Formats: sequence, C-alpha cells, structure tokens
Amino acid sequence: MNKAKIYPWIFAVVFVLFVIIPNGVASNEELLWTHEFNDASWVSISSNGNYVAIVGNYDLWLFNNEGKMLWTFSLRNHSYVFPDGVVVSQDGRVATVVATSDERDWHNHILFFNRDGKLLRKVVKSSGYGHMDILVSTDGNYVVVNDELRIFCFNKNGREIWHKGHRDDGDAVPFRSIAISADGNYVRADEADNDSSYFYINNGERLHNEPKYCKWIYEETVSLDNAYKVEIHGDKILFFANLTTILNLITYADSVIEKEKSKGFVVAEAESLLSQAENAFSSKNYVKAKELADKSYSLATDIDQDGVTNDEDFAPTIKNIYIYAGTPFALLVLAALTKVSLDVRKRRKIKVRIQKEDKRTQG
Ligand SMILES: [Ca+2]
Repeated sequence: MNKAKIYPWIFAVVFVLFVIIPNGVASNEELLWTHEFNDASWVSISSNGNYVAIVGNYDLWLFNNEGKMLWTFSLRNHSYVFPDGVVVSQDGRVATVVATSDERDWHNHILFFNRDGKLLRKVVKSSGYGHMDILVSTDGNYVVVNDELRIFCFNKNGREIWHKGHRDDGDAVPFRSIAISADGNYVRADEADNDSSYFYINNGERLHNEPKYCKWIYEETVSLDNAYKVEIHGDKILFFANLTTILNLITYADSVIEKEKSKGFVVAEAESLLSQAENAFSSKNYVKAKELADKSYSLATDIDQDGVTNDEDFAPTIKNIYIYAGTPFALLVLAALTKVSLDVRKRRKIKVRIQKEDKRTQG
C-alpha cells in the first residue's frame, strides 16, 4: 500500500476513534444550524442539499445550506392562505401550493419562483378536489402536483406539460398521494383503494406495470445522497449534516482519484481539492467539506468538466465543445478562403479578357 492510499485509512481510523466513538455511533448527525419562525408548515431540501425552502401561513423563505436566508415572499400581502406544500430544486427554483377564496369557491395557486425569489408564473386550479401535494423531480426539471382527482405535471418554468384525471371506471377512488422515482423518470399515484397508477414523467403516458427497482420519494426532507436532512420541530427548522455520509463521500472521491490516476489521467487538481475537503472536515466545516469532496470527485472523473467522463471522452483534457465547434469553424474558414481565391482568379480572368479586347480594339 503506498502513502497516498494509506492516508484516507488513517483519516478514517482517527475519525472513528475521536469523533464517532466519543459521540456514540448513533449521533453521527451534527446540527449545523437552526432557525426560528412564527409559523412553518412545510419544508423541502433540494436533491443536492444546497437549498431549503420553507412555507408557513404568512411567508415563504429560501435558505442556503449554511443557514443564510436568500429571500422571503409574503403570502399574506398577496392574500394567499393555507399552504399545501413547497419544493425546491437543485438550482434553487421554488414552487409552492397556496389558496385564495372568493364568495363561491377556493382556488389553488401553484407559484413558481426563480432562485432570486422572482415570481415566474402562477397557475390557478379551481378547488373542490381537496388538498394538493407537490413534488419536484431529482433533476429539478419537473414539478408534479395532485389533488384528489387530478395530476398535473409542469416543466421547471411552471408551464403545464400534461395532466391526467383519475381513472374513470365508475368508482370514484381518489388519488391519495403522489411519489416520484429517485431517478426522476416516473410518477406514482396512490389511490384510496391501495391500488397505484404509474406514469412517465416526461409525457404522462400510463405504464402498465410498476417500473422495476424504483425508489419512490414522497417528500424531500433528506438530500439525495443522504448528507443533509431538514426537520420542523414546532417553530424551529433544524438542519443536520450526516457526518458518516460526508466522510464516505471524501473516502469515495479518494478511491476514484486513485483509480483515474492509475489509468494515466492527471488528477492533481482533484487531489488538491480533496485535501482541502479533508481539512474542512477536520475543522468541522462540514458543508465546505462536502462541497469540495463533490467537486474533487467530479474533477477526477471528468478532467475537462465537459460532462463526458474521462473513459468516454476521446479527448479527456480538451472540452469536446471546442473540438465540435472547431470543425464547422475550420470548414467556414476554408470555404471563405476558397471563395476569395476563386474571386481573385475570376477577376484576373476578366482582367486578362479586357486587356485582350483592348489590344484587339486598339489593334
Ligand atoms: Ca470530459
């Protein structure tokens, strides 16, 4: 075992001896921050763990994972009441379900915000079909909302892509709840008779059977990699880091770096980020440690960061966009040069012809 390989093991042993054992194995969760609210009804964490959205009877808030409030939106000032849920996607977009009422009916509103708290779109659905659930796909590209009889799917900007009514077989068995698969491809609608329906998320087409190997997500209060968790306790929001998970992410990034290195890829930058991640972890800056470990992993597996992993990249150290973009550019230059040279020849020919004709007329 070489030196580089032994360091993470030493790190892990030290961690177990001095961090996990003294705190007890069960308490590998560290409370990173907490925030007190007058009222907080629903909470959501983005799949990457970077954002937390909270909605209460009066306000909507967006926080980052370090507990910094990014913006707030007053529901009360817009006469919205009864929030039914909130979601936040990886890029910090927020969607929430709230209601308004007139003399005749209640109306559900689905509000879509960008990361800066700008209201991008509001969709109004008349009520009478009960409470609404709201979920966002892992990649943040779809927002799915349901009431008892309908499911609506929106794109990330709040444009409706499809909706489905409850299956019309004479028995009104309302939708009880919805779930989205962790891979972000399917929607599951659970019915009151314990039956379920399944749909492709991108077009709403009904599946005949339950897709295999699906992990269903009913609410987002834990980040997808399990590193962060958010909870409501009375008037408080609590944000936890799972130290075992973050340490595993660091160890995993290290093993990936070693693997890529053994294939001959230059991973110096990833190594530097990883040692920064280890330092951040030691100084209890867990958010930074996770961020650096994620970056280090990403850099190790895709050196030029063009989205194609080194193994599949035919030029792993040059962004493919330059190569693809370079080809048409070269063709254009070639075409332009050819045209210039043709023009020059044409002009020369014309010149020669004029000179000949001049000679003839003079002669
Ligand atoms: Ca690449």
